[in-house]
This record gives sequence, structure tokens and C-alpha cells, in this order.
Amino acid sequence: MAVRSCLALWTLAVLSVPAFASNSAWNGMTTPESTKITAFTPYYVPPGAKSYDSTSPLLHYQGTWTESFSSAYVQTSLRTTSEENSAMTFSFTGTGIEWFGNTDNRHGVATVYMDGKMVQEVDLYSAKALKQQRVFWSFNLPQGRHTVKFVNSGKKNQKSKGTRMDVDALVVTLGTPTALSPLGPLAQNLQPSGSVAQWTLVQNGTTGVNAMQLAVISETHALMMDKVEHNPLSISGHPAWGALYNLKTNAVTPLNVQSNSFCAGGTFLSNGTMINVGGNPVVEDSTSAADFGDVDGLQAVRIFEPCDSENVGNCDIYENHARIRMASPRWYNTVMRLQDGSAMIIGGSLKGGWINNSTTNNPTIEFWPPKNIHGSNGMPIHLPFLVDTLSSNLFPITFLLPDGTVFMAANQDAMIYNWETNTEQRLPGIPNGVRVTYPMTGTGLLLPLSPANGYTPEILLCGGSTVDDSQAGYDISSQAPASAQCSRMVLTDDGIAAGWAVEQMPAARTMPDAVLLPDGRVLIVNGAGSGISGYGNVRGQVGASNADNPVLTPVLYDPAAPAGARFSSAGMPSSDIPRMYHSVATLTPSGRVMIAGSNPNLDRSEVRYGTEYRVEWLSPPYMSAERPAIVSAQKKIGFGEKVKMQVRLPSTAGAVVLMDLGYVTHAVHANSRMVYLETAPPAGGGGNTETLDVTGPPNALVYPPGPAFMYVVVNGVPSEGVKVMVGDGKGPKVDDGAWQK
Ligand SMILES: *[C@@H]1O[C@H](CO)[C@@H](O)[C@H](O)[C@H]1NC(C)=O
Ligand SMILES: *[C@@H]1O[C@H](CO)[C@@H](O)[C@H](O)[C@H]1NC(C)=O
Ligand SMILES: *[C@@H]1O[C@H](CO)[C@@H](O)[C@H](O)[C@H]1NC(C)=O
Ligand SMILES: CC(=O)N[C@H]1CO[C@H](CO)[C@@H](O)[C@@H]1O
Repeated sequence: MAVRSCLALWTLAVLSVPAFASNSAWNGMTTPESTKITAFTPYYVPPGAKSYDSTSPLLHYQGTWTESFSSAYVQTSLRTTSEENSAMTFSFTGTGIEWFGNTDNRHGVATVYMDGKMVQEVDLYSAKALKQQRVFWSFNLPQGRHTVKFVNSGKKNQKSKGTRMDVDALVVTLGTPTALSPLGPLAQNLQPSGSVAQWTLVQNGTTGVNAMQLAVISETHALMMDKVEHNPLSISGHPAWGALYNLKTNAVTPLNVQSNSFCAGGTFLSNGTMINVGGNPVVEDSTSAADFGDVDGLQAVRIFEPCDSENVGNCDIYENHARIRMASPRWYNTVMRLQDGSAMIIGGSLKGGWINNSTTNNPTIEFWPPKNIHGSNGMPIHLPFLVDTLSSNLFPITFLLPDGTVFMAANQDAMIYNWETNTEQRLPGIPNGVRVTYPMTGTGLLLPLSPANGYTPEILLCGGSTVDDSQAGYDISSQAPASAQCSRMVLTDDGIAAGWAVEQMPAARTMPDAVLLPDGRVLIVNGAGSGISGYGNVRGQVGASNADNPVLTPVLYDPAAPAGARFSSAGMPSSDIPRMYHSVATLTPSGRVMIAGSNPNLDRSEVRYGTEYRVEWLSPPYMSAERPAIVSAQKKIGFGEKVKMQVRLPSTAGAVVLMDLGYVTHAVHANSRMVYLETAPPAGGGGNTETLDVTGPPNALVYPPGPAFMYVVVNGVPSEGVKVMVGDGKGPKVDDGAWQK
């Protein structure tokens, strides 16, 4: 009997996979507001995980237990004990376990043992009676056989009237199929000792929420935003969908996000405050995400004030939906900082969907704080480019150029937008029919700006797809080959006349991430060799993924090398973790590259390609070289201001670079930027502390005012980055009239 009920539940979990797929992602699953918010029920069985009911014969009970029945319990049954030392023991094979049961004011304290070791005391008391609560969880166990034991400690908290402890169900995380072995020597590309420094890749830390959006906020932390889903990390009694990641200790701190941040964009403003804008409405679907109590995020402006200390306990997201919101709904918008320190918010859909079309398109820009410009009085300004680039035009690739205009690429097209005159200058189309924006996702960068090249802007676009974007989703295949093309153009009159120069990456990629390194080279990681972005739409989905054939080896691109000799994967380790849709990568202050995410799923899943929480750290060879150091530097650097920095250099020649590490999501590295500063290097070198004269960027067009990381680089070896504010640190001008709109 009991065995059958367990099997029945397992079958149910398996059956729900095709059901998710037929929901075609978030299509149509969007209601303007949540209509029936109920008490949050944390019980959730990710596709590919296994649930064991309290009646399963695999659960061994010792002592005195009673059984009760209610439709409110998983499989209608629950086991309860109030007796000290009564226990439940369960052995399983996997990487994680969750324990679900009731909590109320008659519950006591349980002691949990994992593989014979006491790991946690769990207080099961709650003032309100709640069912199917996740009372204990552990997600990062080594793959293999484990035994968990819950013991009634006989203790209780003072408010409680009893010492109850229940078992309703257990959910075992099996571990993604690709997670069978942790990264070993294979992936580390070990060289015989004594050889030159090599790239290394190690897996360390887990993100707790899917790292769909990632931005380094300080020397010690990165901020991650996700969509509302059943993540391992919890806050206020429900799973979190935003968190801070400690880059040094790998500790994760959940954030209290109110609205659904799927799929928002973000930027820092000139005063260091970050905004995260747009998203999705409350989603009501087969995973009951509506129960999370989130609110509609389509017009949300989420504010994250500067948080520079390593103790991030008091840092959180601020939302006030009545007062602080965008003028129009945006799902999949790009956000970019301008020379006046404000944010330009670009494009997106009016509601969640998949491939954009004229019904759902939001072909406009708006500003934060709102501006009264071109007669808009804070309302959206029409951008014809975003109409002409339908359908595959979400998350446009944009960069502020050193003349104050904005480069923009969407679908197969590119233009320069002058936001001060509201005029578009169309550029040559991207060659060979390659589409570069969602869901035919490529990536783009503004190559380093330097006094030596007169701050001449040059754009690099890589990857994407030539798949026809007018086809119905079910006619596109997950096996359709991605593009290997990189296109590069200098944005001067001559450069535009010469057009795009085309190069081929060693491997085709959709959804790649391009990361500027402080040595001026570009690292291209993540992505898939076939298919397109999103989940639950195409023919031949893998699990729910619209893409397949993960590309597991990063490639380095040297923009300064002669054409034909720019790409190299020599000595580059390969990963065994696919990084598909909703993956990210960023340079960190230490100089390492953080790689995280991958979640082509409606909700947490363990079916390939499952929801990936593991973080990888890619270390360029410079990490093990003798490194220069910034001993001390001013926290603020003005435009054209001459400042003195204390540095330690192994040899004399040294460059100082200012970097915006970007706001990374959906292969868009918004604001990513690298600017060489004018320096007067000291004569010394040889490891003594000495003074370096550095001049701030010439103006706000070359580096828009706001936070940056400064690295000193000697012979291609960078120091650790220190955070500086560029400009006067003041906030962008607030136009009261436009704000009241
Ligand atoms: C993982 O990171 C922690 C915290 O920095 C460190 O103590 C530990 O040694 C690291 N483990 C590996 C395998 O690198
Ligand atoms: C946009 O999508 C909607 C919903 O699928 C459809 O009814 C409409 O015809 C589409 N519009 C265009 C221009 O493709
Ligand atoms: C920065 O400016 C924005 C927009 O005016 C404002 O909301 C925010 O509170 C400011 N942050 C700080 C730290 O002053
Ligand atoms: C082709 C496509 O994906 N169209 C979608 C556009 O968005 C609307 C609204 O969500 C969907 O209903 C369409 O299916």
C-alpha cells in the first residue's frame, strides 16, 4: 500500500514535465495582478526529484508515532510524535533532502543528524498553524548515499505548548545528471609542475537562487536576481528570488524582493544606487508561484542603495509600487547609465511572452529618474528602431559612446541613437543574417577606450543565430545551429563606411557571455551550440530547454592581435556544467571570472538542463603570477582630476584601467566598459610602495559618472580591483514635473 502511494507521487512528478512543456514558458500564464493569493505552500517536487510520503516503507520510525489524515497533507497522511527521542531515519542517494511537515504552537524542537553527525536543531514552532512547510533542507551534499535522522529532542521554545514533530513528506534532490562528479583534475588542465601559469577552473559555492542577473556591487559582493521560483534559499518563510553573494567566502544572503523580477534589467546611477527595473506579473501556474505573495513586477523600479561594507546584513531592496514605478510595463528591457548619471530604459515587451511581436512590443525608451525631454514629460518616447527590428529584438545590446550618443543593436540591425535630439542614425546591418538579440541571443561589448586610440569606440558582437524569427516557435528546433560569427565595427564615419568586419569563433554559440578582462582581452564563455533562448517553446526541447549542445570550453579573444590570430582556447579548461539559458559570467575585483546560473525551466528542475546553482571560478594565468597591488587610492575620482595612488609594482611599466563590470543578464553586459587612464608611472618598480600619478577620465562621455573598479596592470598582470566613484558622486537630476507624471 505504502509503496504504491509513494510510486504514485513519483509518477505525478514525472507526468508534470510534459505538462510544464505544454505551458510554453510564461506564455499566457500572466494575469494583471495575482487574483487568489493563498498561504504559501512550500511543498514542491522539482521535475527529476523524488518525493517520499510519510507512509513510505523507506522511512523508518522509532518510538511512538501516530498517523492522521487530511486532504491538506501530502498524499493525505501525516506522522506525528510528541515523545522525546522518537525518531525517523531515512537513507537516500542524491545531493539534497527537504523535510516537509506542519508547524504550529504545539510543536517542539527537533535535532537533525546527517550521516550520523548532528547538523541542526530545528524549531518547529509557529504562532499560526501552517501545513506542508519546509522545516529542514540541505542541498549541497556530496553526490552519493546519505542517511538523515530527525529526533524529537523533547525541548520546546517558551511560547510552545507542546513538543510535537511531524513528517509529511521528504523530497530528495538527485543532483543534475551532469553533476555526477565534482570538477576534478580533468577540468583543471593540470600541467607538469614547473610549467608556466595556466588557466584554472574550480567549482566552489552555490548561489541559492538562480543567478539570472548578476552585478558586482562592492569589493566583496555581487547581487543576484532571479524570477519567483522554488529556490533552495529562503527568506521570510518563502523561497528567495534575490540574494547577495560574498565573492570571498561564498556565503549567500537572501534579499527581500517584493515583485517578480523575471526578466528585469539594471544599472547603477551616478550616486552608486542600483536600480533594477521591469519584470513579470505574478505568475499563477502549475507550480503555484502565486502563493509566494509577490506582486506584479512589470513596471517595478527596485532600488538598492550603495552597500560597500563586507557586512551586508542591512542592505536590501526597496520597493514602493504606489510611488516608484516606470511609466510603462517592460519585460526584457535593457538599462544603461547615461553621461548625466541617469538611466535610460530601453524596449521590452508590455507583458511576458516569448518572441516579441507588434501586439506586445514596447518600442520606447524612458528614463530614471524620469525626464521631461522632447515633450514627453516623463512618458515613454517612441523609438522606430524597435519597431523595425521585430521580432527577435528583446534585451537590445546598447553602449554609451564617447560622443554622448548610444549604440544599439537589435535583431539583425544596429543604429546610433542621439537621445538629446531624439534622432536615429541607422548603421549597416549585421552581416550574413545573424540575429543577436533575444531569443536569438548573441553578446556584445564596447572594446577598451584609451587616450592612445583617442577614445575611439569599437563594437564587438559575437554569436546569436540565423534562425528565421518569423516562424512559429514549434517550427524552430533546439538543434538549429547557432552562429559562430563575431562582427566588429569602429564607430567613426570612416569605420561605419568600412562596415562590419567578420570573424569566426572556434565554436558557434547562442547565449554566450563576453567578459572584458583588465588586460584588455575578451573572454567568451557559456552558451549553446544550437537552438535559441527560452524554454518550453521549440521542437525537440531538452527537458524544457529551447537550446542544446552546451559549449563547455571558454575562448579568449585578443582585440589587439592581427585578424586571424585573435581567438585562442590554448590551455583553457573545459567545464562539465552546461551554462544554457539564464547563465551569467562576470569579472570580479580579485581578477577571477565568476560563472553561474543556467535555468531553462519554468521552476526549479533537476531534469537536464536542470536549474544550476553551482558557481565556477575561472582564473586566468595572471592569478598565479607576481601581481602588482594598489596600496591606497582615493575613493572618488573626478573628470580630468589628477590624483595620486600608492602602488606596488613588480616592474616599471604600468597602466591603470577603470572598469564597469556591467549588469549581466541574458548575455547582455549592460554598461560594461573599460577605460585606460592617463598615468605618469614612477621610475622605481621592483616591489617598493611608490606613488603613481593618475588622471581621471576626461569627461562623463568617456566614463559615465558612477561606480567603477580600478586595476593597475603591469605586463598583462592586473592588481586586485578597488572600487572608486567616478564623478562627484551626486545623484542624477530629478525633474519634479516628470516624476509626478
Ligand atoms: C572554497 O572557498 C572557501 C571560501 O573562500 C575556501 O575556504 C575553500 O578552500 C574553497 N575550496 C576550494 C576547493 O577551492
Ligand atoms: C502577436 O502575437 C499574438 C498572440 O500570439 C497574435 O495574435 C498576433 O497575431 C501576433 N502579431 C503579429 C504581428 O505577429
Ligand atoms: C541616488 O539618486 C536616486 C535618484 O534620485 C535616489 O533614488 C537615491 O536614493 C540616491 N542615492 C543616494 C545614496 O543618495
Ligand atoms: C511568437 C510569440 O512568441 N508570440 C507571443 C507574443 O507574446 C504574446 C503575449 O504573451 C503571446 O501570446 C504570443 O504567443
